[in-house]
Amino acid sequence: MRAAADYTFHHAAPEAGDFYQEVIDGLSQPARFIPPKYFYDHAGSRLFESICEQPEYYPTRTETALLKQYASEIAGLAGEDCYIIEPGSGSCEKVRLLLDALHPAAYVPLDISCDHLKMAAACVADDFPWLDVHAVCTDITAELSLPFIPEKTRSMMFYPGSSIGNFDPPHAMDFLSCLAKVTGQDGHLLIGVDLKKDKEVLDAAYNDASGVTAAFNLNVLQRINRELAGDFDTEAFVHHAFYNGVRGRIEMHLISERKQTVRVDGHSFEFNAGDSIHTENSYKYTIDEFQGLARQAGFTPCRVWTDSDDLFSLHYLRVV
Ligand code: AVI
Repeated sequence: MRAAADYTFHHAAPEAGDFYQEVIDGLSQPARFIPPKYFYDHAGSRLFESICEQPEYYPTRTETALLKQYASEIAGLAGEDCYIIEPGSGSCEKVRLLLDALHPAAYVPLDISCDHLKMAAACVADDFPWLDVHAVCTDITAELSLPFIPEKTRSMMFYPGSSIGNFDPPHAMDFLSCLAKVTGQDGHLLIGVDLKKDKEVLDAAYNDASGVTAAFNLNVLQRINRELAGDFDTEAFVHHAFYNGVRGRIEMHLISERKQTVRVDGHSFEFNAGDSIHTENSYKYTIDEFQGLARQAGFTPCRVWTDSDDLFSLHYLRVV
């Protein structure tokens, strides 16, 4: 048996300059926007884990139940000794539900939050000593290169949590096409996709009574203060999330409660009361809508599983 927490680490994360430039550019637009990938510093990653445990946030527990229930069927589709590649792996919790059934040759978690990734990869390596773990700290929205994966290896991309919903549909299509390119011919994709449903259920999921989603949203302003010499008064902005039925998405915003000037490293931004910074979209799909998108990206649907309340879907697809 090898030493505990034995895994390889590859670093291709964005420079701090990317965060700076995207924040300055996003706050300079008439419709202010901060990309949601910047939620996930160490504090944000912890807050996201806590969101997943909130009673109103049904996606995590519903998808977990589906993964547990269908692990052996998934293993049958994936075959033996594949490489599991997980973009945006976070705490690497859900893959654990598959490892015993699939017994893959290797697990490749990819995440933008390096410290969090190192900890999570070390824990997986510790708990599954037979498994090769190659952690890659990278921005998954940039071009992916995984040169250490041997040629002719079958890869199964694992993209749970409905993170695909955080891209708008054209970018979701581009991202799925990139995944198809990385896995190559005969590549597989197991992906969790949140389903369209009653507005009340969706609104509650993004407005938990304990205020964890609000803290997660506001943390991006704290991060700007910490890392980019910002002076946001985080008590003067409030979390606002709602389902936009026309666009089929949850929108998250931070709303200025008063007229104020915010500075970020010498740049000034004026806010009136009620002005918004748009921080996230979370698109919801019907099964047909998602399969149509995946087909355009080069995948063929093989199987889809849902829970009895039709809250969440788990799709298995292959590159054609
Ligand atoms: C990561 N992503 C799929 C979550 C979602 O539901 O869109 C992020 C999140 N934002 C607020 N709550 C959860």
